[in-house]
Amino acid sequence: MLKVIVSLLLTLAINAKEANAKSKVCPSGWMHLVSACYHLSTYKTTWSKARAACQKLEGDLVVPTNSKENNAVSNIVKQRKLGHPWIGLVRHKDKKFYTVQGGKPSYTNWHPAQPDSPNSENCAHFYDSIGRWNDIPCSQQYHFICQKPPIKRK
Ligand SMILES: [Ca+2]
Repeated sequence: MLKVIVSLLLTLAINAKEANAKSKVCPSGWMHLVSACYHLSTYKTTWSKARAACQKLEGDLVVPTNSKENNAVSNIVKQRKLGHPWIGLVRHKDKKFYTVQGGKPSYTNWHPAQPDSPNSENCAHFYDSIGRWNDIPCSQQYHFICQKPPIKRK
């Protein structure tokens, strides 16, 4: 009897776990990587217009928060040949970079010797094939990556 109950409880636990995994999904046009949903642009534009486009899609520019996320996004960028896309970090008046959410980044992956131009390069983008970052004038036109949390379906 005990064996049956234990087995039943295990089955329920596994089903619950699977249901939870399936309930975390991304909307159409977005891909799930690591812990978020990502949308890749089909055109190049300035940093501000890229951000506005992401917000219109109810997301924001990507802010990688660890090397796993950064590598996953950088690999997709390479696969899709998106060049050097914008990410969600921008210089404020104090000359430091902040995330689009307004906080100091908890993780950064600047290319060696970057950021290097506090007076003219106020936006951040993926700079090389391994996803390191560079500051560059915000008026440049690049592809961009939007991010939003997965949807939790009830
Ligand atoms: Ca730079």
